[in-house]
Amino acid sequence: MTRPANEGCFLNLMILYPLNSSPYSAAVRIAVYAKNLDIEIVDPPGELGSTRFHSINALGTIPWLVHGDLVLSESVAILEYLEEMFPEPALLPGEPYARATVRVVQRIAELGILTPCAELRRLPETPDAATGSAKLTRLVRGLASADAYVSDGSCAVGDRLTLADCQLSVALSLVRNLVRAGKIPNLLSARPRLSRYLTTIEANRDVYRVLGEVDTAQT
Ligand SMILES: N[C@@H](CCC(=O)N[C@@H](CS)C(=O)NCC(=O)O)C(=O)O
Repeated sequence: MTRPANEGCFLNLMILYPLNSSPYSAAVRIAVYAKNLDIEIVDPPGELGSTRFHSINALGTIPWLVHGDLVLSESVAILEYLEEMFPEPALLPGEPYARATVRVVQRIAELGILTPCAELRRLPETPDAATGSAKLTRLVRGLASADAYVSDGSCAVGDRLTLADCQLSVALSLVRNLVRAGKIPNLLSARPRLSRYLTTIEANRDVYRVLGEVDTAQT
């Protein structure tokens, strides 16, 4: 998909439209900071959900990346694009099985943890029991899956920051925030491996910076 000609910026200028409060955007910002990329990071034009935003961004979601005449939605696709455009420092391991494992953890983090958390966060104070428990069950399963995959190293897959950490660190911090807000039971207490992982990965400078930005924006 190409960007409408009059929504202009200069050829090859890269612009990322996130919001600090958006966990999907946070994962991309960790990669941008870790790679020290020269990307403009600006608030999305028009409100999310507005006609103006939808007229230039078909999916209507953030994060949204504009690169010259190219536009890209979906955090995972943006992460892959940045990795291919700027391979150093690498956020994917060299070995095929490790690369595949990174992608499995990315899927678990997004679909099994982040998405149910985002949905649980949006629930009214007193949701109907079936809706609340279906989303909670999905989250419990997501955490169990992540627990099975996270390595004993300092990062999700081995000892170097990867795309898996960009997404899993944000997803687990969102779980912790929901626990602190009293919205869900303390699911992390039953997952010491994931709790240890979160404590360890938060020591990474770029993860720490972005989780701080998310927390500030959400409080
Ligand atoms: N699967 C998408 C989800 C993105 C998403 O839902 N972003 C939220 C903000 S956290 C959004 O743009 N919501 C506005 C809407 O859905 O209209 C991704 O990974 O980028």
